Amino acid sequence: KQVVISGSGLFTPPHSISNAALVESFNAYVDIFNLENAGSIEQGHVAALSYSSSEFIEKASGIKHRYVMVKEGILDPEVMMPLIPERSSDELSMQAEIGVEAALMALNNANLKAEQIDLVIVACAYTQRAYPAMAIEIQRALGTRGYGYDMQVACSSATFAIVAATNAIATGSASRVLVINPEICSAQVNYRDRDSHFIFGDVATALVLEEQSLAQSDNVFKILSSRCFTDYSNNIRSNFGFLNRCDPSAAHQADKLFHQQGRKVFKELLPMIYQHLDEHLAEQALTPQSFKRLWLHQANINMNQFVVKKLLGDDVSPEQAPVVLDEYANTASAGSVIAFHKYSSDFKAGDLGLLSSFGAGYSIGSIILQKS
Ligand code: CO8
Repeated sequence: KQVVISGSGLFTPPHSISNAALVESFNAYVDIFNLENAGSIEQGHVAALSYSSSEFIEKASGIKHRYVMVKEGILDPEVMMPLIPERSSDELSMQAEIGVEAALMALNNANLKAEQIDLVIVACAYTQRAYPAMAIEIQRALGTRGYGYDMQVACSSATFAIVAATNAIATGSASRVLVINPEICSAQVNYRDRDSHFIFGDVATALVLEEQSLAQSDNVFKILSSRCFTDYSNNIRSNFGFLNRCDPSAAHQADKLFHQQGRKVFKELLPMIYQHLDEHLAEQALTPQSFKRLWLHQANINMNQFVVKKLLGDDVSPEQAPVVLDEYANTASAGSVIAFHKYSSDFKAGDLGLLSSFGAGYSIGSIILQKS
């Protein structure tokens, strides 16, 4: 069965934070910390903290701005996290709410009603709880049929979920699938950590996948081929998890939030991405020049530029590998889907595009798409 992507959706959170605002709050925290610890710093027992800077952030990452679901608390140097009130079990949870918003747009673009979907996969870096699955809550909220489940592969959650959805359609366990990536990254950012306080933003994306013969829209992309790869690394890690409460002395330590060895990630992951894409393209008898566009994972502008340069050389127009990092920051699994959603309407029948993710795990995913 030929599987197609027949609709995409994007939900952009209501609140914006510029680099300047984030840096101002971080630097206020640094002043407070250094003043409170002045004695220990002088005696050499505690290291003084250094200021962050907007110039560094933009140069090192390409990020200028990010969206968040809840701004309250993030910029308060005494709080430094989003203050997200817990909802009752009877209310739609926040992650389901943003997933529903993105899914409705994707359904609309695919000319489908929710009841025509028979599988919902919620695929993202973190789910708000383990059970009942976010996907099943969204199934109820939208009124989709069949079944739903959650999966987590950090930044590669969307590409790996596209593979899972394609397989479900190919083997007959579903006919139409919603893949939803509701990323509330702000809840896992350590806004007191100079190396990573700027990296992430919140967003939700969604894709509809279905058998081509069922598609109600003319605007569809055939999934020609996919490839996934993982290789264990501690260089991007969060120790947040269900066992945390079992060691109260460690439950609130900084390792329960996102942390990384950014330089090591850069050095180790890039060659893996090159090799992965080389092998995938060779297997399909394609060259990088075959693609009208690369919808790449949006973690870091320099990393993306290296990938683009390796594939296409120096002379590459921005349209060939669009960047959404500047506006959205790193949105974990959703980045490449945002790029696809915003920059695919100019494709003509036969045009090829490459959707690719890379990140924690390590994990790499690539999907070759062709406009039908
Ligand atoms: N302001 C000013 N200066 C700074 C700052 C700052 N905020 N931070 C660091 N510096 C300084 C450092 O102290 C250092 O100074 P010195 O040279 O004197 O030691 C200098 O700037 C250079 O620091 P770095 O070596 O850290 O800087 P890099 O140029 O390597 O850039 C990056 C840092 C941006 C982190 C870069 O290494 C990078 O992007 N690496 C790739 C990382 C990556 O792509 N990771 C993927 C993460 S996303 C993912 O996998 C998803 C996880 C799941 C989602 C989580 C949701 C929360």
